[in-house]
Amino acid sequence: MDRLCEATLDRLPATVERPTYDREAVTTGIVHLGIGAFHRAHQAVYTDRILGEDPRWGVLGVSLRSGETRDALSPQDGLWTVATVDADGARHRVVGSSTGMMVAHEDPTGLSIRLAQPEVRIVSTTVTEKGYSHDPATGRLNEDDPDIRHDLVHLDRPRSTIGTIAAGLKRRRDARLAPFTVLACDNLPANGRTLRGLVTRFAELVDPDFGAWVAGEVRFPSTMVDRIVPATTDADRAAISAAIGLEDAWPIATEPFMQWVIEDDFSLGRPAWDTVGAQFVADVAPYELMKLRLLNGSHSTLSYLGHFMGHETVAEAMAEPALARLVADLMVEECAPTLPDLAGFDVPAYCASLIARFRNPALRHRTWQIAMDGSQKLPQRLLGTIRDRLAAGGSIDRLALGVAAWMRWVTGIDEQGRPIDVRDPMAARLRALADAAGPVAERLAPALLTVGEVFGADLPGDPRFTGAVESALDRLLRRGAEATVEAMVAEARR
Ligand code: CS2
Repeated sequence: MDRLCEATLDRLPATVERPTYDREAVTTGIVHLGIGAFHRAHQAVYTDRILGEDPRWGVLGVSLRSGETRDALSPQDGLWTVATVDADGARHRVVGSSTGMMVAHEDPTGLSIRLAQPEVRIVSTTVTEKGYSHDPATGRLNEDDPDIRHDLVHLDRPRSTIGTIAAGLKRRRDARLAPFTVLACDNLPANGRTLRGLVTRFAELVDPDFGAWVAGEVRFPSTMVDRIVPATTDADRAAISAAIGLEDAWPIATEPFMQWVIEDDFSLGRPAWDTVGAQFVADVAPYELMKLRLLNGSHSTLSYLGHFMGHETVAEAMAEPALARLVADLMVEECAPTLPDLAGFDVPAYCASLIARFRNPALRHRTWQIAMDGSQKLPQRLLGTIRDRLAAGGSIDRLALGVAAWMRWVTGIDEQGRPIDVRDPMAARLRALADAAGPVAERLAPALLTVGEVFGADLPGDPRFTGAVESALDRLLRRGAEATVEAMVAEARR
């Protein structure tokens, strides 16, 4: 089978959408850090749709660590297929918004020089929660992070995302060029504001004047991003290549749904993403909270519990009636009441649509994938909701079960006594705490609650929280996830 590339584009079946603009005429207006599956199925697709109208917004994609994406896609002239799949079948689109790909650590200096080119007006990020070198509980820069320490001394060859952005901004300032807009696209609360705090603090440590310039001149709009994009499997590669009649080394299979809400605060212009479905608003905070708490909070809870119950994918876990019920109750009873009013927004309908999306039988979204990096995810997915519920005197039983399931997870041993491959930047520390405590809730819960980067200073001191987590963990350890979930759902029905 021939490879997908510019020269073979005209052999695609007529049903496959493809770039209708002249890719030669596209220039690089955006440098995107983190070209994983999410970016390639989300921002890259929105951008692909506007390039015909405005070719100034091509995307130079940067991988922070591995060269795999670049190596897979360069022989394809930076083209890849996005398949949107659901029970009705698949639709395919070849995306052409990439103007090139770089691997940051191969040429960090070259990357900052690119960032300082006048045509670059936006630098965006999908580097996942752990890519921010921050303390997840407070959102502040982790100044002990080895990459941050390195970058503070060697800003000419940065390693971290924060250092890379700062290096680009510094070059622009030194060249008396206006700064680019920094567009955070990760699932962090107030992602733009958080990133502003991190880059500003880093810049202050480099030089107070530079810090003041970043604080005063650089825009960091917040965004809410949403599309469920599982990691590509070999089966996806084979099915998608067969459907388009050309070999694609790294296509993406995703759901039809996508959403992007963006604060309209760009210093050097922006693509008309609103003409292709994105929404520009003055304040993205209510959207972000809604998505992080309802979607991601229940996604994580479902994934830990579902994995313990033997389900490899989210759709399989949702086929377990008690688990599906628990997740729906979690959303409606414990998360939704903490959300600010969003005019014209139908929260029950949104929850129902999330349930339907989780049930998408064509997506093989592994529970294990979502379970990754829990130490970085819990604060915004579950703990903020818990704080608001406690302040309002509401129940937190299901939220606490999610936290307890994470605690069970980081012990690294599943219900059958088999090892769990726990991927988390704090995995070793969490495991050491769990091993020292042993699998007994009254010791394990307090041991893990000492991790201030996750739980902050307040929650471990609130007996309503510690009691609920310990009791949920006790049930999980003694009776297992299935019996715990069933009992909780039955109790709620009484
Ligand atoms: C998921 C998210 O992997 C995870 O932790 O919860 O990636 C989720 O699929 C997206 O945020 C959906 O927009």
